Amino acid sequence: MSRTVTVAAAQLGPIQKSEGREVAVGRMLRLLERAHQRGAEVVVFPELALTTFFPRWYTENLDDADHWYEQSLPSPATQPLFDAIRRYGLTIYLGYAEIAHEADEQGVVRKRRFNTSVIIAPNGEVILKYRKVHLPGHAEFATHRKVQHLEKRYFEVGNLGFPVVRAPVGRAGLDVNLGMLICNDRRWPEAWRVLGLQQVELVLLGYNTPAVNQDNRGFEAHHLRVLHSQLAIQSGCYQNACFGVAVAKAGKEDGFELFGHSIIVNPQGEIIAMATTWDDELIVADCNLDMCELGRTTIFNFEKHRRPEAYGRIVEQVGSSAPPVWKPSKS
Ligand code: ING
Repeated sequence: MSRTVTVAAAQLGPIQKSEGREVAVGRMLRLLERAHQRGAEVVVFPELALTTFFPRWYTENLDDADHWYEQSLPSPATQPLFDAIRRYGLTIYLGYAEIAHEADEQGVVRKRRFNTSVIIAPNGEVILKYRKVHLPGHAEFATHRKVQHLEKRYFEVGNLGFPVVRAPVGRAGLDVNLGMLICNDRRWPEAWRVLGLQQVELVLLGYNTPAVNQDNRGFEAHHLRVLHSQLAIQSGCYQNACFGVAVAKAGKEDGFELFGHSIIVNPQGEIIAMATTWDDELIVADCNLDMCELGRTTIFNFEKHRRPEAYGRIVEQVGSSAPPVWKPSKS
């Protein structure tokens, strides 16, 4: 009996700054219903799925941004999602902005802000929580930019590592090794490898990615935005012998474009389903987890082939360092 799980990428179109959570939740409920009708057992929503991508807007006092965050999950606004997954027996990935009152590394309990995702079981229990480690952009208003990308202002670096857990999903209760990434994380092979070293089988990730480069310090052809995103996800899946479900929040939010192209990728790095709009769109694929075995037992048999003693720089260095200069020893 193959270990096949049916997964859905529930891509969301734009959420305008003026639109409250109930607008997003209403659209998410329709996607959950369609996912159920199409036999999905796991449904993946985007990063920051409940609100507009607010890190594009500068706020001087962070407390004035609290309304973008969830202080509890569920809340009255998100409870309908929990009711729906219980009704349909669905396991979901939800990306959201989290405010938590908890101790920091110095033991001081304070108000902390994270870019978070959770995997939620049909009964509403949180199976796994992850907080985004790779925060792109900047913390202060950047005058050179066409659009701000203030994730380093609105969020702390995630403090939960890259966890993987084996949990039952779907009506048959198939046990699956689940892991998560959020958006920019997908561009860092180290993140995928930490998941791969825990035998992850299904990496769930949401993203909000501008369709054009906003840094304004050099031209980047627009088609490269999608190429780089898919390259990163396909490589991550291939090199760690796992499936990936990567889900966009897409479309024009207050005039600023995010690209769609949500994809589901198999352990051979092949795209097996792709969204073709920049709006609410559901793509579904059967993922036979037995496909992870080939890579894991041959080319990416980590135990047999990895040489950590040669990888020191990867954890010892943060930035890159200039190489030694070679000079000919004879004229
Ligand atoms: N967004 C973008 C991402 O990594 C980005 C930021 C875009 C960084 C393109 C580099 C290049 O997909 C988020 N939210 O991380």
